[in-house]
Amino acid sequence: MNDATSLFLLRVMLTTRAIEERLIRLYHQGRIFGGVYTGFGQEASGAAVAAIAAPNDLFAPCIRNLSLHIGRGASPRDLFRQWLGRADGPTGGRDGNVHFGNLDHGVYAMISHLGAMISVVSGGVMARRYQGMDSVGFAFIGDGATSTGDFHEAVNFAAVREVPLMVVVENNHYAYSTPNASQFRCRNLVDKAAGYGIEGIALDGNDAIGLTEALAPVVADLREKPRTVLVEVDTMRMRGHGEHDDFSYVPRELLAAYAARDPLTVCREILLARGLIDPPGLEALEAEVQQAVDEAQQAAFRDPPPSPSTLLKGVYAGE
Ligand SMILES: Cc1ncc(C[n+]2csc(CCOP(=O)(O)OP(=O)(O)O)c2C)c(N)n1
Repeated sequence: MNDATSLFLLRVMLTTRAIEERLIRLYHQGRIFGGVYTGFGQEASGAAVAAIAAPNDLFAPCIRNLSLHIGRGASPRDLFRQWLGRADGPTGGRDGNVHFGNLDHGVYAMISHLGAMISVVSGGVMARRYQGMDSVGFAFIGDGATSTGDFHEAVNFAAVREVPLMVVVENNHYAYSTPNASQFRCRNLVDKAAGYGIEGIALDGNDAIGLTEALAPVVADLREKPRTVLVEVDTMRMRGHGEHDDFSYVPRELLAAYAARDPLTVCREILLARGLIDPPGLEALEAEVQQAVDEAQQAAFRDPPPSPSTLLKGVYAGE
């Protein structure tokens, strides 16, 4: 992996963390209209996929993949506009949290129904390839979503049709308050791949550099020999399901074990060990990210809310 990619991963994850820390604070101050669901502790996989992907690829992120949005080019100001319900935000103030995307970046707006976006991205990739474009799809889902009928139908269909699709299962050990032990009987989620006749790959979900190094050749190969693969990344949801949830049902020792393997710490340590950044360079990068995110937040607060006269826009055909 080249130096620029490693620094890209760190910058994307630092930006994601800085934004989500502010969203958490704003939520608890009552200054956010909707809910706040973060990918705190799960920043690595979205950043890695963004680093590997090509311009015509398509993505179906879930609620914990802000790093994917940022890696594909979403600006911090736009993201704050989204959560603050501003007129010029991605959903024009109509959604208060994660149901936004940007097709210019190849990123679909998610709907909340678990597993539903896998077939959407799969269909999008098929359409692009019929049009002669090189396109690979990336669908992100959680461990809980692997129990849905939508997951089964979408993975089976994509496998049979040899859609170049990477289904990234972020196993963060809990689906809301349901632990893995009450969610599935197979030893590992990646074992499900065999049932669909596809390759399954299990990786450390908190090591963005390791993920990028492991997945880049897989994705390059998918472009040559289209097929669907299932990737299970082991990670941990370090906050509640959303900020309304105190996650008291998660054993604190489990959280502590993953805190010691925080994706930002892991990435910083590898970059320092490889000599790709030095401590003053790291400090400067972190300060720069914090300042950019502060400025974006302040700008978004000054941005206007939507005008009530636009309330019905996009609701009825022709409006
Ligand atoms: C089909 C469906 N059933 C139930 C829900 C309610 N729901 C929203 S998120 C969630 C838990 C999701 O867990 P998981 O897929 O593991 O993702 P995580 O939140 O852990 O990232 C549930 C049950 C839903 N959105 N869609």
